[in-house]
Amino acid sequence: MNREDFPILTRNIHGHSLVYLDNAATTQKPRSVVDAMTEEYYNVNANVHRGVHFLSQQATDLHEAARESVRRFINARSASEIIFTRGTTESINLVAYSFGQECMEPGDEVIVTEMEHHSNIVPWQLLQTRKPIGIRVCPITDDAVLDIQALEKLISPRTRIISVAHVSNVLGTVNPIAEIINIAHAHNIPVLVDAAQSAPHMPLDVQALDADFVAFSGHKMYGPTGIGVLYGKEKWLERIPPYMGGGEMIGKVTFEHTTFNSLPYKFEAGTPDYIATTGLARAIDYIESIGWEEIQKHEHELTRYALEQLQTIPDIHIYGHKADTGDPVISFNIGAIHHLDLGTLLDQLGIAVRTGHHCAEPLIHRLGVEGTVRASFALYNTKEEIDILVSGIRRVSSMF
Ligand code: 7TS
Repeated sequence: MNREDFPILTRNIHGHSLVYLDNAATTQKPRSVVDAMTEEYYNVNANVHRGVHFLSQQATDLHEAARESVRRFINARSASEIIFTRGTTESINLVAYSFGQECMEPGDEVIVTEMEHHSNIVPWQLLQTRKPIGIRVCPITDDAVLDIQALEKLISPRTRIISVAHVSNVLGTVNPIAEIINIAHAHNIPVLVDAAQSAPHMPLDVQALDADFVAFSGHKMYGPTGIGVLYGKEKWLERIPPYMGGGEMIGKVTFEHTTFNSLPYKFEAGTPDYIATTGLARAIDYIESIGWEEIQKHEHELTRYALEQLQTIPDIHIYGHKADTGDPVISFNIGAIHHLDLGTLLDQLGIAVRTGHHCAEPLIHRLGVEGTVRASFALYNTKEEIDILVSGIRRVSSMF
């Protein structure tokens, strides 16, 4: 599918055609995204929101049009609910800091899950260093899916927020996010959805989900690095304080007292990466030009095929993917071969996979291992590439 849109895919690595299977870490970028950013640097560049001059207006228009693209992409009610951040990590830190400051008292609790990325664990621990809050952890079952009954039991009168990954970056498990939000809302508890691994693979409708906060990164969905999104319901964004202070986020400043700008600018201190927001908008265009139906059909087929083929390898252990096919992220180990050795030798064959704990150490410990090899697919991957991965693994295992 459209491989020619991604120049990097024609590279040779160690004498082999590149087989790029590290898409959960970051996806490659189509020409349209890179070209739009280059074009803006060459012909439009000026700081946004600050100038009366032509270029500044034009850059501002592009930047705000990108915000509108994101609003439409996730069906937010208003563009003022779209905060541009550097990525999922910054988005979650913003909520942990600002929501934690305004809406949590000592002894209050946040619920996260055992399958979180570190970026949905550590920000809450940082909050703990400023305020003694509790972090409750929803366990996973032995089949590596969330234990929803346990989640319900963890909810207490002190629970102030549930912060949960939509899709696990290690297992590819798609969590029942609508059900989780329903359960939380029945207790008047807001939910932060870490959509880093879902935004690239499925449509998100924040109004249909009734999500309170949603965080995702541009670079995992064919967009540039350094740009991400925090969606927040207006009522929460109005209530919680700014995360950073500086230019753009202010109303009036004196040494005695400062008022804050309206949404979304209250949360966007300093010069935003307005070139990257254009890139993100073109990435959304790219996804929409293919369409979710096509993308999902292709990625599900790839994942099913990969699971089928990988299972033919002796001594393979695949984590997760018990209940359904899940997202196109597959973690595995082969017998006693160290994940790092397997990844390094696959690299020699031009195959890029991820190895290690994938920034989800508590989950990796729960799986009883020190790390895994992870193959993750995007819309441009092919069955031939999966065949190359499988024969590469067979070749490497025969060396041990
Ligand atoms: N949440 C999840 C579920 C993720 O997978 C990641 C990144 C993040 C948050 C953080 O995103 P960032 O863009 O702010 O860094 N995950 C991975 C990964 O699996 N391999 O490299 C980065």
